[in-house]
Amino acid sequence: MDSVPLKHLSQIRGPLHTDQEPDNFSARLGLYCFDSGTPLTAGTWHAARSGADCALSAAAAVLAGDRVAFALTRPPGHHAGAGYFGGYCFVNNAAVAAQHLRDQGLDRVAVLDVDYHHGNGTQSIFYDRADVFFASIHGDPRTEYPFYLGHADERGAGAGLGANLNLPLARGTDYAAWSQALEEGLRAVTDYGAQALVLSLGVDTFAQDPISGFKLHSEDFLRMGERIAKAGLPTAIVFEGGYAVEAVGVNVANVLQAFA
Ligand code: 5XA
Ligand code: ZN
Repeated sequence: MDSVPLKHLSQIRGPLHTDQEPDNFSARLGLYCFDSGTPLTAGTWHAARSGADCALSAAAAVLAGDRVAFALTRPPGHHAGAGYFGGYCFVNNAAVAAQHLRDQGLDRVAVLDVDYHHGNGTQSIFYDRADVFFASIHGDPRTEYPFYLGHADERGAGAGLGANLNLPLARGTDYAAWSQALEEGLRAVTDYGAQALVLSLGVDTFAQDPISGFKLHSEDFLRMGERIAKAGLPTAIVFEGGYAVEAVGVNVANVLQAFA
C-alpha cells in the first residue's frame, strides 16, 4: 500500500466539528492540548503567566538599552500556540517577548530557537507574518518531538512566506555540524534585517541530556553564545528546555558569559 503524505492527513480525516464541544473532559482537553505529557495543576496558570511576565521584562530591558537580558522562565513556552498548549508549554514566552518588541516600535524582530525540539508554537504564531522572522535548529521531526512541524520545506505563508527557516538535523549531530546550521540561521537573521533578537535558549542539545539526541558539550555553549553575540543584535534570551539537571546551570551560564 502506498504511504500517505502526513501533510495530507487532515484532508483525509476531514474538518473537525468545532461548534459542538464534547462533554467528555479528556475530549475537551484534546481540543486545546496536542500531547499527553503536559499536566495542568493548580499552580500552572500562575507559573505560566509569571514566565510570560518575565519574558516581557527581558524584552523591556532590551528596549531600554540593555545589550542582553535573560528570562529564566519555568515553564518553557516555545511549543505553545495561539490556541493550544503542549510540550510542557502553556504561554509562548518567546512570542510574547517578540510581540512586545514589535508593539514598542521595532519594525523587524527575529526569533532564533536553538532548543533541541522544534518551536512549533512560535512558528505557528508568526507563520503568516513578515514582521517576525523565525529560525530554528532542531532534531529532525521525522524522528523527534514535536513530530508534526519543523521540516525544512516550511518557509512561511502569505505575507510571511520566506520569514520562516527550519534547519532540522539528525540525532547524533555534534557542534561541528550544529554550528554550520547556526551560521545559516544567523545569516538569514542578518539578511532579514532584524533590529532585535529573541533567543529561545534550550540546553537540551547537551550530549548528556536524557530526552534528546545532539552531542553538544559544555564548552560548546560558550562558543554558541559568542557566535550569537557576534551578530550584534539587542537580545532577549528566553529559557526553553534542558533536562541534564546537574549541567543545565553551567551550560546556560556559558551562553550568558559569552554575551557578558
Ligand atoms: O523544547 N521542548 C522540550 O524540551 C519538551 C519536549 C517534550 C517531550 N515530551
Ligand atoms: Zn526542548
